Amino acid sequence: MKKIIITGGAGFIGSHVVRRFVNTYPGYEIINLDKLTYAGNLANLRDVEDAPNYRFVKGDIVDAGFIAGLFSRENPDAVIHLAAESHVDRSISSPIDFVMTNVVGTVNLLNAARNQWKGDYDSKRFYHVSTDEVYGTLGEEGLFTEETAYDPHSPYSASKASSDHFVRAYHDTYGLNTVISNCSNNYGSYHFPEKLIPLAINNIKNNKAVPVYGKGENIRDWLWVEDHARAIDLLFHKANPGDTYNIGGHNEWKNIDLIRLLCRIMDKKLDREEGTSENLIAFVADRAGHDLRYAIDSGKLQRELGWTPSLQFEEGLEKTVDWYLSNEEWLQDVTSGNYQEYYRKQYEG
Ligand code: NAD
Ligand code: TDX
Repeated sequence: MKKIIITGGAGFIGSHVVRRFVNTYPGYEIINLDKLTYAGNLANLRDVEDAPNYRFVKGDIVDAGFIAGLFSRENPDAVIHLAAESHVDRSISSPIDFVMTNVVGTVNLLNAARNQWKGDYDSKRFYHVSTDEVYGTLGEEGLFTEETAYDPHSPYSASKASSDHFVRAYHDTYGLNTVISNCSNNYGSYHFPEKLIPLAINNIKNNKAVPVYGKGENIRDWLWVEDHARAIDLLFHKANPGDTYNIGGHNEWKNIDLIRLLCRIMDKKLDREEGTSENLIAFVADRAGHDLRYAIDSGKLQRELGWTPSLQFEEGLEKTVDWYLSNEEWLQDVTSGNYQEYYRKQYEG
């Protein structure tokens, strides 16, 4: 019996990781530790909430005393750490929240693990989920490898880079059994509609302008979220202590091309005349410090563990649109209240 604390399990990627572990490993005990910020939603886990191997604990990773108490009470065998402030635009308007959760929160977890597991690090595991944004930006050529030097530009990526450095430092200094993976942009179900794809789906559905930053020339490498969860599962079980892996979709899209593809899919799904949704595209002021291009070389993960993305993007995007269109209630719940206020501030000045 393995007891695993998964942090941020009520968020987008975390909920897919929790679901995968609860369903795949009935012999593991999964504890979902989440503060339930605006981005955390227990409705993301309705299908597993009654599973006998699943438990939810509400708590803040910034609260060192609470985290230490939880580790000593539960004595977990492993941590899979996803809890974070994750939206770049919010990091530009409020960087300190990102320092607190992403940096201080991560160090609190590392300290609790270090104290709790003292003398027995080898049989334990601290898995830190990170992002390709720590590598900064690419020009038109090249890919991020595990050896690419860190060069973060946004407060979000600076906070994730900092947390990665702390995780490595706890391996190198104290011998903690750590693993880090740096993944490209995810998409799929339960994605909070402040991020590009779900925001565009929601706006197109409601005949609202689709804001594209700058000229829409920025490039992202999109990966289906369940493929990310599968990679985390593999690495959690198989990676060597202290190792790092890149995870990516081999799937680069210019924002404007992606939005045009999405508009075509939405026209079809909503029985609109072809070209209707494209009229909603609105070019708006660029994001400050906007990285031009991210693209991941995930060759190490592919060579060593045989992982490859399972879905073609067009198929995955269509599945994602179908999910949003048939989960009206979820979308309405997360876009009421605070969301409206955020949206007005971010897009309407
Ligand atoms: P998300 O914003 O959807 O979810 C974050 C979760 O963390 C929420 O459930 C929230 O309630 C919880 N949380 C936030 N602050 C907390 C705190 N102080 N204490 C406890 N819980 C807290 O994020 P996501 O997109 O699912 O990303 C998950 C992780 O994956 C993050 O670490 C992110 O940096 C990383 N990542 C995301 C992507 C992506 O495309 N979304 C890509 C690569 C890596
Ligand atoms: O309204 C928008 N218009 C727009 O053009 C929004 C919200 C975004 N964009 C652009 C900015 C990016 O070039 O679309 C691209 C994708 O934006 P986001 O969905 O905000 O993602 P990104 O900034 O690339 O970061 C994401 O991937 C890496 C996640 O939010 C991070 O948590 C993850 O680490």
